Amino acid sequence: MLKLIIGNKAYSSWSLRGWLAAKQSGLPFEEVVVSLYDAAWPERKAQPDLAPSAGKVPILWNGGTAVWESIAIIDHLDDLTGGTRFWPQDLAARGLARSMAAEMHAGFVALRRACPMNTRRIFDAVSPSSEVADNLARIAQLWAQARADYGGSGDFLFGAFGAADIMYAPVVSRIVSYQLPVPAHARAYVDAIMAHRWMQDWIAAAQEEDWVLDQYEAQPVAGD
Ligand SMILES: N[C@@H](CCC(=O)N[C@@H](CS)C(=O)NCC(=O)O)C(=O)O
Repeated sequence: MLKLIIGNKAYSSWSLRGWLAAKQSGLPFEEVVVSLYDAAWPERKAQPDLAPSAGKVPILWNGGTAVWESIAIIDHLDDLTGGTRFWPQDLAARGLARSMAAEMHAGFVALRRACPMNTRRIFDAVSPSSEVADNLARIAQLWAQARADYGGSGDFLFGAFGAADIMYAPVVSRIVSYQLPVPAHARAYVDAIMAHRWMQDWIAAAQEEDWVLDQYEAQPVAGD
């Protein structure tokens, strides 16, 4: 059976992507949640089950094969499930979905830094810095393009829930947590992701965690 090692459901945005991907695969998997950045973390991250990813989560074990980096985990699960569950089948749509996923994987650093994911909290509304506002505008533009060209009657970026939604789900969580301003079309997408039962399950599990990391609990300063 597959084994997915992830970090705190309250804070680990990359873990959320890996976990949503595992759910989307429909394959049975064992889930192991580790407590990030606690006193035992330096020793824990050096253990053999985390060593291949240099101590980063998520990491997926498929028998003796380790796969890490959220994008690679999506593609490995896509390979295992026949190439129909994650990416749009239409070539142009697939190209856009892959580009959007890659841009998320590599970018939007200002937003990620200023508004770390905390699925347990709704902070006071944050007034974004110009860099964060630029990230949000770019994200909203990408969402609008995908929805207009390929969303059809579905609620998600390319209609049915898929890899692009998995990559952007933690951004949605940040928009909610920090009450970030987004246009109405983006708000509808935010609502669709937040209503998804796997997001609800993840958030409910985060509420049950005892682990608290102070660095992710502070109210950001406006424009910070
Ligand atoms: N690019 C990686 C990022 C993985 C990552 O940075 N994960 C964080 C948790 S969200 C982590 O494992 N941090 C532990 C550490 O660096 O010691 C991915 O796509 O999965």
